[in-house]
Amino acid sequence: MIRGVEVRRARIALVSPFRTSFGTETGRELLYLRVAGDEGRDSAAGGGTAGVDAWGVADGWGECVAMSEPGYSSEYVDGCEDVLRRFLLPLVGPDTTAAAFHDAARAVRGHAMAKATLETALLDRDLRLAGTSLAAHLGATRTRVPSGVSVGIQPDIPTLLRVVGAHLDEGYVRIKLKIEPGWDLEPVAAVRREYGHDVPLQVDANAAYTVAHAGHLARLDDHGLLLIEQPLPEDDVWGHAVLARTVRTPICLDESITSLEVARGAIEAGACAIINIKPGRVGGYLEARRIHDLCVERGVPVWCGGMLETGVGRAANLALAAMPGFTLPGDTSASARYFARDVTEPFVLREGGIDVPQGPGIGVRPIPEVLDAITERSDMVRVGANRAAR
Ligand code: OSB
Ligand code: MG
Repeated sequence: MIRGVEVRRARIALVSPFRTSFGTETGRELLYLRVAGDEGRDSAAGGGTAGVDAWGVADGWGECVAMSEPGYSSEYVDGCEDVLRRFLLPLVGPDTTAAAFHDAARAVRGHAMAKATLETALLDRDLRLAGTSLAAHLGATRTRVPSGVSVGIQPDIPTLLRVVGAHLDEGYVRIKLKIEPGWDLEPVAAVRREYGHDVPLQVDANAAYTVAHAGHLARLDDHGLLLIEQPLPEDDVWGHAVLARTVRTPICLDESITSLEVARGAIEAGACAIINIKPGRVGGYLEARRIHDLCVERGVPVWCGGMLETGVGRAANLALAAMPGFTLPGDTSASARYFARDVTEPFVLREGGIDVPQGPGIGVRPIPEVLDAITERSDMVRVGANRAAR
């Protein structure tokens, strides 16, 4: 039975600042949920702090992907905590499964990242009890996934070339450059000049352009890019369809794809030829799987995006990225690209890829001492405790 859900807030520094068209991140404000079950426990005490096995076998973990500020999307981590405490955690009872929560949570509009956090924690618990890995549950067909890396906007071209060169030396199989007006044609041309046309290269604008930039963006066509990710605002699906008629480089949507229905509409409208799937952005792994299945059916390649996740979120993304429709390398980089010390055992790059966790559930756990050292506060929300308040 589920006894409660631990809400934990923590902060971790990034190894280097990550600049996008929507802002600069120097660290991650984290929100973890631990669904605490009592199966297999000798006492009701639960969750100690010593040793990797301190968390019970029936506990499930989820990491919220929302950032500190609503710059990437409308969600932000403090807002996620609020909607979780007030509206989502009260939906959890002693026997709630991820699938049951998914259905119940339809009554709450939006808040995909908050929902994904809790659904993933419940799914991790369900699968641990069943002894099944998330990868197997999703129908993964690979045990290692090719790894790309997302390179932030740099202060100047020489710095960019050094950063890209270092990632290529590390073995990343695909480079993604963050772009914005004033940092687009030049950096792409410089990387092509320095490292040649064989490097799989793509760009991500995080919605920094308008349809009026169509002619300008078409000048990227000469550089043989795999794709242009989210050039226009999230809501402008039609604008992307118009842009796709001017620009030859395939358009990929990230921010715009918030559900299976939006994905279907965007494909039908001709707004994208490729989709970046982020479970947090679409409300969880169950919805992410549906979008994957739709894209396979429609012949639309997908790849797994990232949100600077620590090991808890990264483990689950790797399971998703091992599904057969994920035919392009994702932003699932190694732990060391983000953090000096990840909260789980670090994910490392081997032969251009990262191994998919094979243990039950997401296959990893936070290391208690490491997690405790970055934790700012935590508390246990008792299951059913909030119900009277609704
Ligand atoms: O748009 O894909 C994005 C990071 C934070 C928010 C949005 C995005 C990104 C990245 C990096 O591009 C992905 C990663 O390496 O985790
Ligand atoms: Mg993106």
